[in-house]
Amino acid sequence: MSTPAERNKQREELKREFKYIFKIVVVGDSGVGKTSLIRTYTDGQFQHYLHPDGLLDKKEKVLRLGSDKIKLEIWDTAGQERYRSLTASYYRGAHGCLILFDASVTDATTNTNRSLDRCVHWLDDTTQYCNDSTCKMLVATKCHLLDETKTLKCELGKKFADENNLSYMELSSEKNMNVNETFEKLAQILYTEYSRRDSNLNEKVNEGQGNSLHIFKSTFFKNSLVCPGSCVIL
Ligand SMILES: Nc1nc2c(ncn2[C@@H]2O[C@H](COP(=O)(O)OP(=O)(O)O)[C@@H](O)[C@H]2O)c(=O)[nH]1
Ligand SMILES: [Mg+2]
Repeated sequence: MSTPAERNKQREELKREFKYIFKIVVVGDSGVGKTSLIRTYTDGQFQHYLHPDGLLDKKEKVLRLGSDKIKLEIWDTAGQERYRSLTASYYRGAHGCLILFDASVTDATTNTNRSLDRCVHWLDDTTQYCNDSTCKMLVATKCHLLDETKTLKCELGKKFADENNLSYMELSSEKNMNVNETFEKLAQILYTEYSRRDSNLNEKVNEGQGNSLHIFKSTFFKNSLVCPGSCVIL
């Protein structure tokens, strides 16, 4: 157990190293490919038959955006979604959320996809447990299995994303198609948004709009530094 002084030191070191640290949660029905996606992205390789059970898992990836270094902390349910035991603490403080569905189980005759239908439930959960500002993205997985030409295509997903105002990506962990691009797109959206907020805040402080803003700024950063769920914004 670290002391408060040690934790402060650690925080200061992180602050120097990374412009932002973003918490990303990944949700979706069991079997849609959450663990495979996270492992492919962070370990650089796809492995079949991953064991799903375990404690909540967190993987990290460092990205460079412009001249800034940012860290993504990517959370995996590690199978707990099967018992419907994903709790508020999993979502708490998340800056980004990937909602996954398995594009390969699309039924061509009825033009339906049951794992996409279930995204209504996952979206409800994110509305309930995430912040209003959490950036949500719908992600179609296993897309290389969709058709013989291996074209990335899942119109149902695009429609669902448009209707629910979500960003949308189609990928395949196995073929490593669009895996990096998905996380980079989310990171870029978050980076742009938080940089914009920072510069707005700085502008207001520089415009000398009184002490109250200055206090607001310190409070904002103080609160942001240690978000529940070990999420840190620097
Ligand atoms: N062929 C193929 N199988 C995949 C792909 N992504 C995941 N899977 C398989 O789908 C199953 C469930 O994946 P997993 O990542 O454990 O799903 P989770 O329950 O959402 O974490 C496993 O057997 C994976 O190997 C993919 O891109 N291609
Ligand atoms: Mg899993």
